[in-house]
Amino acid sequence: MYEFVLHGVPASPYTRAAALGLEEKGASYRIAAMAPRDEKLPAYLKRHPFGRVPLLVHGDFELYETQAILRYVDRIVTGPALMPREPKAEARMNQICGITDWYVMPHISIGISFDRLVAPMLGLPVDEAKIAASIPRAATCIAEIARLLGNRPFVTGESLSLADLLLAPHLLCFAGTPEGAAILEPQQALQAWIERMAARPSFQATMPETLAAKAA
Ligand SMILES: N[C@@H](CCC(=O)N[C@@H](CS)C(=O)NCC(=O)O)C(=O)O
Repeated sequence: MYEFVLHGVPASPYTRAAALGLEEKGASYRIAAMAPRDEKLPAYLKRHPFGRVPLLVHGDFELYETQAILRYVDRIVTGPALMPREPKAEARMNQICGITDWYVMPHISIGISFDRLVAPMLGLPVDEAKIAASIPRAATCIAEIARLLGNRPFVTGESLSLADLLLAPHLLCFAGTPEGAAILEPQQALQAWIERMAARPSFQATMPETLAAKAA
């Protein structure tokens, strides 16, 4: 019997971020894999009226919004703490979570990665005008995240936090696009952080194909 059930689309960066939190905490969970667009089905909309993934189920408690899921899992599962207690590190974590939701998601993941990586797989047209308009905004995101990271091992300092887990799935996808490769190219420390995150066991355990296989 699994303690948590995570409903989500395996290729979604937000689903992966929630799964990463569960993995890093060593939680017992299973994935209820959804196909793209299943988040708009009436039965799912009853549970998540905004029609997004992921959704976490813990007994009779259901929770959506990835930051809320990560914070809840960190609070209730024993294992390494993923929220720094030192006020400046905590503020930085909150800031980077905000940057991810408000700027990285629209300008990088929706603005570029979706069209370059997902649209061709779904047979959808690629919106080149949207990509072109997103490039300068994506560049601003990357420059600012690189500045905040500096040469530290994790985005909030010396230890892993929820901000690393929320942000990294978006930047891993972005690095796989030509625009992302070009924008990231001068940011050596940020590229090294992406590589370190991708090498963690939690990231290996949450590759989209691994999550899909686990669900099956
Ligand atoms: N604020 C939400 C965002 C989740 C989100 O946008 N997920 C994407 C997949 S990565 C989604 O469900 N997209 C479907 C859509 O936009 O209709 C959260 O933190 O969980």
